[in-house]
Amino acid sequence: MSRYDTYFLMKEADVTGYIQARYPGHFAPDAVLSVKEIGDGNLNYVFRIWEEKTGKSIIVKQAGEALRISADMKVSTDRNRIESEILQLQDQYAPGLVPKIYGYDTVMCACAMEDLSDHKLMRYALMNHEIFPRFAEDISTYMVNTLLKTTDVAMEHKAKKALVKSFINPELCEITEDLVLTEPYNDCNHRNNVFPPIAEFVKRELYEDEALKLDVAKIKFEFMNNAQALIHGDLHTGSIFVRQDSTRVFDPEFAFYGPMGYDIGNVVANMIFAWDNGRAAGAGAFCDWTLKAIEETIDLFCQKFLTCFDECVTDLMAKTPGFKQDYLAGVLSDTAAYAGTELIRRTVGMANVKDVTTIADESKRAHAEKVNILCGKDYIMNRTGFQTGADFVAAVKRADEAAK
Ligand code: SR1
Ligand code: MG
Repeated sequence: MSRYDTYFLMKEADVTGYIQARYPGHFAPDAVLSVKEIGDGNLNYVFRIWEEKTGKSIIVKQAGEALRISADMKVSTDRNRIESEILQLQDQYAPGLVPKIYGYDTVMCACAMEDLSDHKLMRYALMNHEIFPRFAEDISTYMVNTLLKTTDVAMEHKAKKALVKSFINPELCEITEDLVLTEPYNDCNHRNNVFPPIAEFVKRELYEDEALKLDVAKIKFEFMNNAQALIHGDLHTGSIFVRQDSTRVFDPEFAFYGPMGYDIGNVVANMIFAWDNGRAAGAGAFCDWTLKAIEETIDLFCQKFLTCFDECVTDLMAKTPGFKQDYLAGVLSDTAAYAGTELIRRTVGMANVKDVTTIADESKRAHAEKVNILCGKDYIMNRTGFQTGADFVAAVKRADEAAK
């Protein structure tokens, strides 16, 4: 019997013994190890373990029964299994763009993975107005490979359905259904965070806009019922590590079979949060790059999608001329819709983003939040019209003008 044969939530002091017990050989038995909890998300605990002498290191990520963001929110610790399995799968589809998984422990609900401390968390790097020229290239490759290759277009249909079953993720999906696709439009659970200077604006533009709510209702049911691709499910800039020469996507615990536009839309919206921050700071060159990155991400996604479709299509009917263009048009419309819901929920919902909440000047923050809401509404209500990168960028500029 070892003390790690029954689940408990580890503290830093428990982790050295854990790694030596569960992953013997990663470090020498007499290695002098240091541990630091470095988790920055809303859900889990992340420990970095390293040996000064050799420079070796490893990450252990453990799921707690209650979420970090709120002790009242309890979610199955199975999310850590989903994350480990999907990262192993994605490593095959998009090699070099996700961290390596070394193992998953079903008892402690913890996985061990590659330490990417030589990278930066993208959200924080963007808040320092750093530019990453490879980003659009890498993220578009990641999305095409992990999304298109897990659809019925490419996969044998029974094998795809087996993945749908294996990655059913009802509790994490419920968080998204509530926090992203319901509460921002009515505050029904009384936990929205609305910046007081824009309270009236939020009431008018969101809570009282029935046409918007009808569109969001349709988008919510698309999220719940379109088992299109194995999506990451939470692809914001806090789920991406970057270096000038490398991009790695991690933290796919919200993964399930859903509409691929959800992932692409999250990337677009979170680059707009970076733009918000840069605009408030007067960082012109950085803002130009964020918009260029959005445009290139969409356009490269489309180019690579069409090429990859021809290479990996297996379904006979999907080979019908015109089908792939129609399929892509639907993905882009979904991308606009979910970029819109992400822009709005991070602005008024329970889980906000530091890019915006750290804007110290009250009127600049209010402007940024109005831009997010107006741009989000444009994306949602005119979603079928967003078909190119330039279309997505034009909406940001329109909202910036309208919010003045
Ligand atoms: C209760 S969890 C809040 C948010 O954090 C995660 O990263 C997801 O985005 C979720 O909506
Ligand atoms: Mg996360």
